[in-house]
Amino acid sequence: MAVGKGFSTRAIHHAYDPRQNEGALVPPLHLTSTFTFDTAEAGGEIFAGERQGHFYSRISNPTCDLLENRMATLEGAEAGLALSSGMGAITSTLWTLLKPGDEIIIDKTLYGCTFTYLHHGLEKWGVTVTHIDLTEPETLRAAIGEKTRVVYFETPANPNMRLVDIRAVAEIAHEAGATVVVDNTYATPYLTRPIALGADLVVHSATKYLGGHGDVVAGIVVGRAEEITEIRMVGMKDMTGAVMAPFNAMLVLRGLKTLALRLDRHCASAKVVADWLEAQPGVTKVHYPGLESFEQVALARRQMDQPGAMIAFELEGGLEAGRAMMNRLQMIQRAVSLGDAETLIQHPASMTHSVYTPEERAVHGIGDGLIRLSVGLEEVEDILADLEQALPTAARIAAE
Ligand code: 4LM
Repeated sequence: MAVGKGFSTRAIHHAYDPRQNEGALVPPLHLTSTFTFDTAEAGGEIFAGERQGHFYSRISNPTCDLLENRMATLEGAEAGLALSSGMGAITSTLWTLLKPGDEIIIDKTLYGCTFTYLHHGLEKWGVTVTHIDLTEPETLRAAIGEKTRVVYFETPANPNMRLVDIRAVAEIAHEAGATVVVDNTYATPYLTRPIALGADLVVHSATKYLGGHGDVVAGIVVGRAEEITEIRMVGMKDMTGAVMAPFNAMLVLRGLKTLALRLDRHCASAKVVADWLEAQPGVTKVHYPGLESFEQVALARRQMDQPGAMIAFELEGGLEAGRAMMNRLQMIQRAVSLGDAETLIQHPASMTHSVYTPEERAVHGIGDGLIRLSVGLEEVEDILADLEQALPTAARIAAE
């Protein structure tokens, strides 16, 4: 089927032809654990990788295949692999790439469970985990060495919105022969395409904007075909078993169809909310890549097509003021996760990043007073109205 090159056109049509599926507009859901072989020999050949075909849904499934192909085209990658969760994607990728004696260099700030997996988990298996400040790419030149196998980061980073210059970091990493893995969950390929900037592998929590409706936990990794096959056959098949369920692939495929549409609205509303927050007397700091006051605004403009819809902010009166404000909210939901239709608010130090010790949070730039807002798809006036009626409490607590 001839398909145009636009982002949404590919998100809606890529790699699927209704004429090969009894005219079904929506791709069929292949709810099957196993696949039959025409002959015993054919089965053996598929197992040996000498013949194309599915044999068991822990390795591949046609519904997951379609999602993998769509995500690969949207990220500009050769191939993709669908996994059970973002953590499934991250762990299956890194278990495949790393062995005892290797080093992984990571940015200071990462999503809480990624941090715990690396710092409290992978280190136990003889991998050296080195944290550096990747917002200054030159620090990588000084830190990288013969044992560095992987450089890993998020941009924007969860929860404090630090950006990493993908092109600059990839150049330095590649000179030393390291593989660059970028978690693109916050930006999505609609806003940033790390492969075009030099990254080797891109991981996602598809639970967030890609699924987009808060009804599925899912993960994806994309990159070169050879590396993706290795992650499929080693990291996913044997080490984690973190395979995506076909039904979940279908939900993410549905989400992708409206990704661009949703993100345009998410981003437009987030800019209004960030501007508004910055003007409030009780708000001491707003971290949002679309603000002139954002330290890395030049990099944001260069690397992101739009500044995204995640905002972190701090209130006068710190954590107490933040909790009081959160408790007064009526429409905005107190919940972790992000990228849903509903605007969500949470407190990283006691929620998503509570797995860091307090000392680690201090070292890794996660302030106790930081509040994280995932701007949803409701009318922006309603989001502002809810924040407005909740904020005076924060100001009062600050004054007390
Ligand atoms: C949250 N985040 O922040 P699964 N990478 C990034 C993430 O934000 C997350 C994952 C990976 C949140 C979950 C509670 C940048 C998750 C992990 O949850 O395993 O799909 O993704 O609120």
